[in-house]
Amino acid sequence: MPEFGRVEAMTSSSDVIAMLNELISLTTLHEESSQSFKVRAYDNARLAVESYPGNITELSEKEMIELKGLGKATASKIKELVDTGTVTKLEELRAQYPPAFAELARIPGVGPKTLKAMRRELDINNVDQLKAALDAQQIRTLPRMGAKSEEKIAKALDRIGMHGKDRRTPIADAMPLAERLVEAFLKLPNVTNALFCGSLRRMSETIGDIDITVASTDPLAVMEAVRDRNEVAEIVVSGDTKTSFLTNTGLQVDVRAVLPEHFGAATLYFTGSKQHNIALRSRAIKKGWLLNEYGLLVKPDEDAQDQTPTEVVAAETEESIYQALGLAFIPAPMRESTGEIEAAEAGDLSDLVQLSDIKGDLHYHTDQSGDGRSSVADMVQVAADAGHAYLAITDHGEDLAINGSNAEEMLAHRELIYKIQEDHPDMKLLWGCELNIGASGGLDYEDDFRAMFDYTVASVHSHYDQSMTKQTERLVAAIADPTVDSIGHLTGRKIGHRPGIELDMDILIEALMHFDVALEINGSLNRLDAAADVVRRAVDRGVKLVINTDSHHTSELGRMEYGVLTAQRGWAPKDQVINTWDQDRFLSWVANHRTT
Ligand code: DGT
Ligand code: CA
Ligand code: CA
Ligand code: ZN
Repeated sequence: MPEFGRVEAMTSSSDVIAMLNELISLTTLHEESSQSFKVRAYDNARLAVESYPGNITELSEKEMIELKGLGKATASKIKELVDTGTVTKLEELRAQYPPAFAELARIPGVGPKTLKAMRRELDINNVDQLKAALDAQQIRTLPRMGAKSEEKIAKALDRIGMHGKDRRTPIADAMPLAERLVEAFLKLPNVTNALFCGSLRRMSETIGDIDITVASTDPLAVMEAVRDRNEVAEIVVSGDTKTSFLTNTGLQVDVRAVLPEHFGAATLYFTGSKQHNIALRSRAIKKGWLLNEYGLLVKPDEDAQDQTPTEVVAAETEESIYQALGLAFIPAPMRESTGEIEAAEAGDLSDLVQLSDIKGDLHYHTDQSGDGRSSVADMVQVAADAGHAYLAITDHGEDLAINGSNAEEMLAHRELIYKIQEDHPDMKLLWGCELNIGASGGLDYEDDFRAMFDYTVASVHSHYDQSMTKQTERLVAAIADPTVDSIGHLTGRKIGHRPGIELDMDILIEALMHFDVALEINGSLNRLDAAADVVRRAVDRGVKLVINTDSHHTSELGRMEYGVLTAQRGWAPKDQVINTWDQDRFLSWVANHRTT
């Protein structure tokens, strides 16, 4: 059905956002500045597309230009993308800066100028060549570079894991693509289900490749639809049930088509982890069964002539397979072979936190923050629409350059929040603040003023380069401050871009316990901070947790799901997460935990 292929290739807002993101990074490289007029124009256009509630591609060019921030030049590129599936300007930039070269811009401390000098003077076009030049001490021969910068780049390369075949993609870059593909596959005729599996479903911070499993009575049609996708830069495997392709950024996607009756067995298999699968398989064998990507099957008698298993114990759903194996369902983020099978056998996974348990968001910005993009009224409305029982509005404190608000502005902000409260009798609004933890643990405002906020989250936004001892002392000082209710994005890391501050987690966790301060799990895919392994240690010790979106725009509330999945990866039980508590219990904790 070629006709259908065309319909499925239809462009959506997320395709446009992906195109603009690529234009932003390549133009930054080209113009050697992220502040150039063009980059800012693309940036504003992206905000406009993100803010537009419908499918932007259904607008005419004229209608697009009427949107705030979207200019004529960008509108015509969007139109070009819709009509032709590609954008000439982008193709030109890609030719000039191929993906293997462009991705070097992700290395902290390597700006566009340096990058271009590396290519011009040393013929460095990819990570391997950069590594070789570092080993040969050639980088120090470039202008403004020295032995110190070589060391910094080498360290950064190690930390963000960008070498050769081991190169991994940050989850924030893989997730939108995977979600978009699954959504498109679900719309195909004869498709009954589709799911991304592998490390992405397990919420690994970095992804080797994306694995998608599609259930269909017509696998060949699925394969054809995959080959037709815009995202395909190169097909690497083309089979009857599996197609693998590379995107423009070099990310591999494996799509497998299976029959609907095998879907559960297939997603279980391809979700992994490998170690989890091995443990499940040996459990199956002990029961006289086999487990593979087609199902949980009865092993034929040893003396039977045909050794092909025919009798199916379970296959269609993961739940049925776990159940047959005598296990509670194990959520994907826990499938890392770190005790989850024993726990599921004991049947004690039911108290694990779920998205539906969440009753509020406690790290939330409005346009009172310099980087906030939606009004207080709009931000409150979407939280109310999400059904929240409480909401802490935590705009940036005054110490954050440009984005913060001084005491006077915060008081006016409080007036507005309390006014808007009148329109939302079912949701308690808290006038909060995201405090900045200074280099030695100091916080914004005078102590008396800071104490006035209804709720606070204190976070690190600067000074990433101190020793572990200093950073730990710094955090403990903030935790000990009686005005602090929670610690936001613990290490300040940006996955794949910036390592977080180094902390002695044992000391930190004890401090959180002692002062009864909640530890945030930040749902932004760039952060997922505190990380799942830290969460698990905090859970074991009994530290209170809070899962937040850190939204700066009305479109960002979906991050709560990623936060919850990260909490599951850290084995967080519902009752330990303060924003699963009902309104009374939560408000009473906020009012009393630092005074009693
Ligand atoms: P990645 O892509 O490196 O981030 O990690 P995964 O876990 O997504 O690994 P991948 O893409 O190689 O394979 C996807 C899943 O398929 C994996 O988690 C488990 C399953 N799988 C793949 N190869 C094998 C294998 O040789 N044995 C077993 N038991 N499972 C496998
Ligand atoms: Ca994978
Ligand atoms: Ca794979
Ligand atoms: Zn924030």
